[in-house]
Amino acid sequence: MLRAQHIETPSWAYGNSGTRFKVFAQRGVPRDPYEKLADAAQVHRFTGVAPTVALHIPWDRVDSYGDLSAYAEDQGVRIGAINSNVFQDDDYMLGSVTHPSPEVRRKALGHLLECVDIMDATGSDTLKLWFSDGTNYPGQDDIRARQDRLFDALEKVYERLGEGQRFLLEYKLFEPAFYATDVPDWGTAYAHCAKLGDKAQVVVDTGHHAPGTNIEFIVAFLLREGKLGGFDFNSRFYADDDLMVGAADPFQLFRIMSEVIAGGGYGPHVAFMLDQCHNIEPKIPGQIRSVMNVQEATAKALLIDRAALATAQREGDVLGANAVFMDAYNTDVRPLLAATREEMGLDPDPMAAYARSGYFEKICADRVGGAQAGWGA
Ligand code: PSV
Ligand code: MN
Repeated sequence: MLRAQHIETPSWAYGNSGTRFKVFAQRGVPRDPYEKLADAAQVHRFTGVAPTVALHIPWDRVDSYGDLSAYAEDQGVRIGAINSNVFQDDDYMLGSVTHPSPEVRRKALGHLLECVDIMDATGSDTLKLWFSDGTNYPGQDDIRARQDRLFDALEKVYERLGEGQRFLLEYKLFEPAFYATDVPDWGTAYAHCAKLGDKAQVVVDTGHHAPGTNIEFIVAFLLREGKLGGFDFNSRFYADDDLMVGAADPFQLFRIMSEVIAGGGYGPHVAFMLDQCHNIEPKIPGQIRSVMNVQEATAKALLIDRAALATAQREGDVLGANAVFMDAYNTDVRPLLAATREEMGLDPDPMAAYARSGYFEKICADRVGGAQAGWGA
């Protein structure tokens, strides 16, 4: 079970990132999508469970996607989800697919359809849609008309999807729109996806909820409806912090993985993706640590004695049921994961093995000159 796990890393995690106050440049950072893939391949090399890399368009635009895919394969990885970006162009100040102007809406839709072309060219089966669309002030635009425009665009993208392709609609409570976001929650995303059909599913970004939201409930509900397409994993203390998954609240990650397993979502049909930025920590080790955090939460969730849990639940044994759950969470699974890695022919300690590999020193020496990749490049 653990060996078959598949965690997708994001190309943007390898570039420079920061907050609206400062982007700190780090040494050895990739200058183009090819170098990002080379770094992602290191994460797979040392963990054995990160064989795909998500692209973000236009940040990862290249002349030939066939060539980029071939390069990925050479490095031992594949292209994963294609992430659309209709939030960084001046035209999108008042929205993209929900903008009041038909011209801007046409441009945004054109970009989404281009992303499906890129899926065709790279063999990717998943398109991830996140819209920054919304309004800042009451009365600024018609809330219901914006939903109509959104659905219209989603329907056109849906119709363009080929055999074996799907889109995942991502929701986010707020930011950059502060009054009314057009896809603010799982219910809105679910309602649009349910109307469209099987190729439209919801993606849960763990950083996109109000404080205190029970994310595992959302996971359980969406799985039950066949509408959980995947995760954008990361951690938050406040809002969309994009910190390393499992860092802020490992217990929440365990509870989420427990619902995934209980609901039959542990398999290729649910994408386990990371959506993170490493602003102050080194990027490749940051990704390795994140992958390991997901593995640890998964291993613990797999250890839950489901039969004992079901018995305790049936008998109304509140403390007994909770004890079964907590026993699994409190188990140290690190030796089990180290042994699993050895069985896979890997070093039991991926962090140490990467540090010893000399890869970081090599990229620092090689990647001199050129413009480092970062948000927007
Ligand atoms: C939006 O905050 C988001 O979570 C979406 O997935 C974007 O594509 C991504 O962040 C960019 O990092
Ligand atoms: Mn996300």
